[in-house]
Amino acid sequence: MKNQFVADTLYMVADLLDLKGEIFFKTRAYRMAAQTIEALDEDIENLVHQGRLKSIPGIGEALAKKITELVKTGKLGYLERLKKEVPPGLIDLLAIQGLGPRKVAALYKNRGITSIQELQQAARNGELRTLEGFGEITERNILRGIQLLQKTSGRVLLNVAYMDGMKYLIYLHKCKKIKKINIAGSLRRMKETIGDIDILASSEEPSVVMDHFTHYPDVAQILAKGRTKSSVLLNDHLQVDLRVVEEKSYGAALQYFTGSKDHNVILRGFAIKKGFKLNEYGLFDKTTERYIAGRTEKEIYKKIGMQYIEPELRENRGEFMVAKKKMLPHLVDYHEITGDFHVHSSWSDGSDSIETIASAAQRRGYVFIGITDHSQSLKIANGLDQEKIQKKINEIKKINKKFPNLRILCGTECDIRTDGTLDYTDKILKQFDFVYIGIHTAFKMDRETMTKRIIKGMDNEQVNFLAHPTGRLIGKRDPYDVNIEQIIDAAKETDTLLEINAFPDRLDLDDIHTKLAKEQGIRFVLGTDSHSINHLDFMKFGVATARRGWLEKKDILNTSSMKEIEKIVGM
Ligand code: DGT
Ligand code: CA
Ligand code: CA
Repeated sequence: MKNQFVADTLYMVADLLDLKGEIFFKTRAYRMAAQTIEALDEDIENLVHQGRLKSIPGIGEALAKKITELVKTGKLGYLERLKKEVPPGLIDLLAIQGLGPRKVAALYKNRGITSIQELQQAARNGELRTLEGFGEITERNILRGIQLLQKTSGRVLLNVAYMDGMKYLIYLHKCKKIKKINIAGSLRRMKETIGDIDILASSEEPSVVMDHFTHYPDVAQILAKGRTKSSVLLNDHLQVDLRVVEEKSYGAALQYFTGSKDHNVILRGFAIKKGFKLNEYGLFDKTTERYIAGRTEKEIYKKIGMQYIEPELRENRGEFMVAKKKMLPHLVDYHEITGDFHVHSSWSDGSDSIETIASAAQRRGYVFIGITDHSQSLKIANGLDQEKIQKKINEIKKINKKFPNLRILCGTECDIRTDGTLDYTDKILKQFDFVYIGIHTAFKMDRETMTKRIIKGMDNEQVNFLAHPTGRLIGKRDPYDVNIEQIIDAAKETDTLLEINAFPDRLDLDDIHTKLAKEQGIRFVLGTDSHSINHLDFMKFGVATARRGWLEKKDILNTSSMKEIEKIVGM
């Protein structure tokens, strides 16, 4: 039966007509017909073939024609035409729970919002509450709706799981019967998206721990409750698994449940070669079954004859070979970051003033903060012209005096135009302390043209950093078609540092490309791409990506002294 398909298509037509601002009667006709067809207990194909469509109340000549076309061809020309008339992103917005076409139209008309990302940003910045028919609650619902949508794809962004996991840990710490507790699974490995959260605890009274676990206030549903293993669904639909083991198995279980699966399979193979057996309970002698190790992960790796491998490296991407030679990198640490190079202020599309950003940076103990507003042609992002740049530079000079322990750097995120020229003249670029370049328009180019475009941008003497090198938005936009090897080569030739953008839906470069670039001798900068001071916290996800890309302190400019930074960017 094609009834549901026909109904859905008609609903879609109605939504699009609403988006276009069509009169109510017209859209209502489509909705009513859709509803009727949905509820019909007869197959719509029969009605079409027997020419009986018009016997259904509410279906006249015009609708009957469209339904016939739809049933016979599987397509509706009228819908395809409508789709071309509205910005494509608006259709995606309709998928957000609680956001009807009228609201989407209002968001588009009054705030120019055409994508989920823009909507999320605006809601987070509190920019929607003043719209007619919206309020703070609407903003919150929108954010929740977006989260839900991301969940339907089965995985959530790292930051969402991270927040959930940390809050749960704080709650679990209140249980006196828990001795040790850790996040495991992909969240411990800080993967860019997370399927479910795994937690491991040790206790002599697991049943008390299970009771405490399942009574967490944010639990929507208990999926399973056993003696040593339980699973729950949180209100935001994320699943959390808890395992409780004995002390002497804690390290083995942590190793096992941290994964990745690929890493574990190889490690078990190495254990067997050494005459052991490795499982979630411990490391045992293969023949006598005697317990050899299991309290800590470190002793397990050691007994198997290799260096301890950090969770972020456990992806079977060459870590074993290096660990056996005891040559693993000393991964950059979270507290080694001295500042953030990529922050938007209210001078362009950020929501906070430079002074507010500086205070937030100081609270984090940073020694520098880079303010990078958009360049002139990015009108939607309120890009800065020459006059505003001068004013901004003067303001930064003044604010710098108020923060003796923090250096506020005036940077820019200059757009790379379609032909590879930059959005500012060299004369203007010279005024900045440092220059980021990035692609913000015309994402769909063929590989060769896009690669040339970016390389031409990097060729400019004034350029220091390449922002979000592949332009991907996790779950929303694919990376642009670009030859990353050539970009890496060009970065080396032109002394351009590549960014690891720490914004959770970017994480761009990703872990794999980061490792590849490091092997070619590239240096990196971390930037949160903050549009509000709340985003400064995203730095940890940039660091996580750097660690997953095998980076050490020396590979990242944000760990250096001000002097070194000045030297590198040529201030
Ligand atoms: P996720 O949840 O999809 O983001 O990814 P993970 O890595 O957290 O996977 P999950 O939750 O299915 O399992 C957690 C860990 O437990 C996984 O990383 C390794 C371990 N594990 C699960 N199933 C198996 C298995 O069949 N064999 C082995 N060796 N390990 C497993
Ligand atoms: Ca998991
Ligand atoms: Ca799991």
